[in-house]
Amino acid sequence: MSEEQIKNLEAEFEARIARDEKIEPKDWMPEKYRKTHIRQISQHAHSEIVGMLPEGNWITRAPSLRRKVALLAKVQDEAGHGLYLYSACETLGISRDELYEQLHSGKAKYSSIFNYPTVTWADMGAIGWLVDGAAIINQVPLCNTSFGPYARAMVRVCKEESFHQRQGYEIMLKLCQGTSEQKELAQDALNRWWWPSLMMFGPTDAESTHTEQSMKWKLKRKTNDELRQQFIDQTVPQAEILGLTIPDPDLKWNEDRKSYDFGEINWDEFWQVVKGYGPMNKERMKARVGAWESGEWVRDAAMAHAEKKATSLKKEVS
Ligand code: BYC
Repeated sequence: MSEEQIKNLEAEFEARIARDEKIEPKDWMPEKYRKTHIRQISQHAHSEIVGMLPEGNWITRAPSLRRKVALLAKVQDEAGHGLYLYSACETLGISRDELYEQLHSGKAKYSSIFNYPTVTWADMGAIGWLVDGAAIINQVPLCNTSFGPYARAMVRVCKEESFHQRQGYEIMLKLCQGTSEQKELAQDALNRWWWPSLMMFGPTDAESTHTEQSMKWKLKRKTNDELRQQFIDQTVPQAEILGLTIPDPDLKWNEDRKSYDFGEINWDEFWQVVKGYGPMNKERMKARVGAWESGEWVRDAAMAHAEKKATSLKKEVS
């Protein structure tokens, strides 16, 4: 293709983005747009799959049948979200096997939040309330993202996430209305999950390498700092209803901004976790790779079964 043809295609692509038209897999797109989407969508998919592990830890220890059923369904939903997202990513010309290889070899990132341990039942409440709450705030704007398959996957994911958030908040509410020990469990979980939840939104806008370009392409509709602020403003009143204290002495309502001011995030901790040195990074990868390896016979059996079925169908037809 000549330089001029590429320039024309680029101009048409930018015009479509400006008109808020969806870009579909077979449409022409700049190589950087394709790569950036593979990066973000695959990291998102990996986060859903690795995100099953901290909660999976409590399925067998849920305090009642009702809690167990709800948690099991939530973790199953997360597997589903991972699958829609891997499928959306595959439309950009990368195979599922390549994506898994990137995760298992440690080349691909996944959300920092899942590298923290779940040590009490109250962590199931805090994850649903805070982590899924943060996920909704991050993902609602993504329903409007410019790449069609990602936007459509996000619509369904967001509907399910809102149930997850309510499931978590209800656990917190019950604990806070219970004995003083139960309320302490809830406060302890909030203390441990608050700051990592704020880190989920990524580095500050000043430090974010991808935000500027991703906003231009309408991959991201809001910046990391805007979403983080929205999360804080939405969550503080919810903590007040629970009667819990946000573990930030600098948290203060700012009447001029009509928003909460908040304390400094520990960015050293964030980057340590992102680089693989968080409290649970090694365990999470070990569990993921272990599940992949021990599931090999299931994949082989499913393939053999599919091939056998296809052969017998062919015989019937001929
Ligand atoms: N953790 O330029 P930036 C869920 C990386 S699943 C790890 O701001 P971007 C759930 C970033 O990748 C939640 N790494 O990047 C599941 C980049 O590194 P690379 C997952 C992070 O992409 C189960 C570098 O730092 N949600 O909710 O513009 C149960 C510079 O950052 C993190 C999504 O994936 C982090 N927190 O913005 C319950 C949503 N933050 O790639 C719940 C979709 C940043 O250059 N993703 N990094 O090596 C996004 O919205 C954006 O990708 C982010 C980051 C806001 C996360």
